[in-house]
Amino acid sequence: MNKQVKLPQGFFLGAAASAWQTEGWKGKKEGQDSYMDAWYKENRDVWYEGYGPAIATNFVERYREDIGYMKEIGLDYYRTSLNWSRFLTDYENAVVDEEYASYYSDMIDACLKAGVEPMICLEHYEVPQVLMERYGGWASRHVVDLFVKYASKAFERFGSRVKYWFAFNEPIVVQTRVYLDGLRWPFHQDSAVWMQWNYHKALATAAVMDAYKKSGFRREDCKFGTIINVETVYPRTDSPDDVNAADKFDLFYNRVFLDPAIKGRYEDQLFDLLKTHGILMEYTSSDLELMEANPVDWVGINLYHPNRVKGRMTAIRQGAPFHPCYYYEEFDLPGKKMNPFRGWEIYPRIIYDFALRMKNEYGNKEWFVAENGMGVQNEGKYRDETGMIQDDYRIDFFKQHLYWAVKGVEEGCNLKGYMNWAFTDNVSPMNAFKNRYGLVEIDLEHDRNRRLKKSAYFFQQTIANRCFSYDPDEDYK
Ligand code: BGP
Repeated sequence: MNKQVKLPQGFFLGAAASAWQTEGWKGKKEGQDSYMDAWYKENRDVWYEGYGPAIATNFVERYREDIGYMKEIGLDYYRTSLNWSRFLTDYENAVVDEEYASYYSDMIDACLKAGVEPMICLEHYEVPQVLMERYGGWASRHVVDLFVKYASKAFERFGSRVKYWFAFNEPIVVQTRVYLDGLRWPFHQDSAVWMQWNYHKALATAAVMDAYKKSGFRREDCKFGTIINVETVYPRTDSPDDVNAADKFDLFYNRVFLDPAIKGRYEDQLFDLLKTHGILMEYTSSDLELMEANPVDWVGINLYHPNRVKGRMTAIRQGAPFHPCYYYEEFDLPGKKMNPFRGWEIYPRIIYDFALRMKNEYGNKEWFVAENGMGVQNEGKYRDETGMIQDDYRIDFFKQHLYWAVKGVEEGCNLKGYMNWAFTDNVSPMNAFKNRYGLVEIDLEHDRNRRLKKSAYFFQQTIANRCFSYDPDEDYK
């Protein structure tokens, strides 16, 4: 039976995106490539149908139109990033690119005028390529200092208008795909570099928090955080072997960022294992003190799908570089529900399970779902006679996940809101426009024209009515 699911008091709904996935290169100057831009330039073959960040959704030129749709839907928040590689022309001295800064400033004003609160992330994979070439990117301690300079400049320019800042989006992703798993350009595997990047990004989060505190812009109603892609993990069974596999998976992929950001420290077990496997990062005790003194105010958590693991059944080849899968193997649950396009399992309870975890293990720290969504290929086939994409599958996806979010709040979890990935369809790393995530369609065949999908109206009504109707048993008929 359908029931009315009420959004808890103050619970917000928003949508997310990032600079490199939307902006396009209009106005970009020589030397302003980000790592993502360089990867696209150097290894275009792997980008689906050749699309990439070059035009993306052309947000730089069309942001007013897009913000108009945000207003129409009634979004509480829009989250995007400031493009580090474009905001500056000189990364050593944090010299601002006035042209880009002026666009960005207008974009912020337009959001505020539309009643949409901007949330700004300081890095969503947009590390400047020059810093990759010169210093190996986040492998270098110097880049942490440059990031602090950049962030301070961002606060100076926009801190009086932007209340919600985040150090990173998914700080583990680039180095995991590149240096740990060897899946992406420039195809250089090094597990120690992976851990050094992890550490420097955790340190940079604390260092920027410290700079924000000193900036004078952290007023009562402002918050600083970071956005972590938690890979919610379930052991195959309750056997100690499987449980240990899940614990190690969690340590290497989740606690490695959750702990320093929220608790201000790593757990001893991590140091021990890093030493055992010869990939302990270079660190100093004063860095660790800085982390301890600067936990974030809150965290955004990107939650898409569960991970299932079991204890290792097969041996790792002697001499293979260390990989966390030393401790686990993936487990393929028979009968699991899938999003076949993205290849991700759909298990909406991940939100509730993570909410309880925050309550029990992380002092009920304030958090929100910073990304959740469903990427679907060939959505054009769901277009009705008016031209609107009837994405009922996405509406079901939202309802299922929101239901578990609300249940978490009702049980005392400090979960503040839910954001969809993404506001419009946009460019994914490599998959480009293959899987569409947006509330708003980008029509590539017609000049990237925008059109609201049916799910945008679901969002609109849910925001206006502060409730939606849902039958939790619907999935179990
Ligand atoms: C998250 C990223 C987003 C976005 C999203 C969708 O991990 O923060 O930038 O890309 O995933 O996933 P994908 O692009 O891999 O389909």
